[in-house]
Amino acid sequence: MGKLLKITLVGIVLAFVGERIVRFRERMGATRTLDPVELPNCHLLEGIEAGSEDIDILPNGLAFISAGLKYPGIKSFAPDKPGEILLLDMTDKNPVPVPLTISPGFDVDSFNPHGISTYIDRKDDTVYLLVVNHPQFKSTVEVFKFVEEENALEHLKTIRHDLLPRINDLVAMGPDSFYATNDHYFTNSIMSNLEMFLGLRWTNVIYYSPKEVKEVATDFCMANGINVSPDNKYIYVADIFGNDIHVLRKNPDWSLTPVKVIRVQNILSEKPIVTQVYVNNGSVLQGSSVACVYDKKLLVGTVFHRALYCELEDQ
Ligand SMILES: [Ca+2]
Repeated sequence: MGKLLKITLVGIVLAFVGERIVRFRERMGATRTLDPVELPNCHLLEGIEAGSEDIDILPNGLAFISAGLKYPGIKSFAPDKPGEILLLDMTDKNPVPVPLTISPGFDVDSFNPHGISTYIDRKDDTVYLLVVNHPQFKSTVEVFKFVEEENALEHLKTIRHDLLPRINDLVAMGPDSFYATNDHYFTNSIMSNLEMFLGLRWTNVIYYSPKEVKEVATDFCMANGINVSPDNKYIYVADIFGNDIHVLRKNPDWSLTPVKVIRVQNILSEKPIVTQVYVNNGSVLQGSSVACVYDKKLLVGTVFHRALYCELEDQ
């Protein structure tokens, strides 16, 4: 009987692990095949070889690009080069990314930028850039003021908080207030890998301001990109391993109310709610993480690879 019990238990564990492996591969899209969709006028941006994880474009066409992310378990083509913020003028005929200098006193050697978000103060048109940073793989948010005439960022402050242990992206609500996603629950790398493998829905969205910090949404498999709707009423959260986009209403007290979930799987159905304008199998771009449009021009960034600039066709 003892032997039979052991065999039964081993069988149950193996069945569980096998089922988790199958589900994990599904979430990662490991077996998905891609039918390429091309755009006629595309080129890779010069000078970006080691990531362009996040992009934010100002209304005047100046794009900030977060470059050179180093992240546990993810390839880096420039492991010894600190990350940087690049500026790209989308109104140029042939835009070229230019690195922004950072004011003295900020530790540029450990700069490891991830998600970014701009905020314009309408009182004086000051542009603030909020940057998720991972110095020594920790999580902070750096607040910079953009000094356009000097192609520079002036560092104003560093924000750290216990509710922000694994920040991925953020969307600014003020010069030092924002919604941010934590992409893992655990900070320990073994536990955070296990969390991902088991498909636990333990990641969340935090609202941060100097006066108040609170969890405003939870139960995401891996909360990742976050943004605000153009009318400023809704927050969008991409759950990459949940394979969906969550739409949440912003309330006056900064709490969020879930409105709907957009399943990205419907992309190939008869009535797709998402249109694919560009699809590549990795021969041009690998690990794309962000896409922005300005004046019919598309900018696609990647976690660790290059960046693509395309002209969109009229739909
Ligand atoms: Ca962002």
